[in-house]
Amino acid sequence: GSGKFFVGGNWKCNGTKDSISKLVSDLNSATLESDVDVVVAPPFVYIDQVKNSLTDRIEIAAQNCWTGKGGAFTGEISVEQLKDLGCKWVVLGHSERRHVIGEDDQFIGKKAAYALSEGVGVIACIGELLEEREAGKTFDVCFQQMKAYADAVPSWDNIVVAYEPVWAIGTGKVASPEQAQEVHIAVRDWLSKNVSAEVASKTRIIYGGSVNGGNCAELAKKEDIDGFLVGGASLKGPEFATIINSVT
Ligand code: G2H
Repeated sequence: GSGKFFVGGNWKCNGTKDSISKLVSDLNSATLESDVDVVVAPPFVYIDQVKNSLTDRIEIAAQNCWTGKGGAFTGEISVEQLKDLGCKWVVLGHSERRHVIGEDDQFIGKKAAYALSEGVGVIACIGELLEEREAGKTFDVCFQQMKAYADAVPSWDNIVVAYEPVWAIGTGKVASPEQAQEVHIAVRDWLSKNVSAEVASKTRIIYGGSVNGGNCAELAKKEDIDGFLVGGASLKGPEFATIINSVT
């Protein structure tokens, strides 16, 4: 693998003040391997609550951001505001934003570039739909999404790539360790050819899509799987801790 193992919990549009307070207290009391970067992404409205109650051991990510400086953009949240609340990261290009909300590569690239310019790290998601996989287009789709990031960002220093095959998201159908490894190594190879060998070897490529306490250990053994982006299973403190501790 490349660099320190990285595990993100993407809470998506879930939780209440009470359920989040319980989750935070479970995370605060969990024993976590020291050699893992751990990040959680609460819904915007709970970021302040989480920042004020969660151990500093775990960093905070936002699930989205605006493309530039704040201002007259009704309903948006700026990177400056995220920094003000103590966010170190932002998840961008998640398949739910691409396919449910309709965000395109260019819009996502713009957000990534702006977040990085403000010193906020980007968890840059990529991944193919089931019909794209079945049509043999997995690599084409992932490489095109990678190119959109590469065209937009000045540096890869503060980017973690998250490969999340859309057919495996929230479906309980996890990619096999071999299926994930095949794409991870292809993405690393793409970085080597299209950005640089150094970026390819340093950039963490994490896997997302129905990761849980039962399947994380086998996935974590794969050479090019440098961590996980976890949805459903990150809403349960002890299970999320198991996933964090699957570092090999
Ligand atoms: C993929 C993942 C987290 P889940 O979206 O980003 O969610 O683990 O629920 O499939």
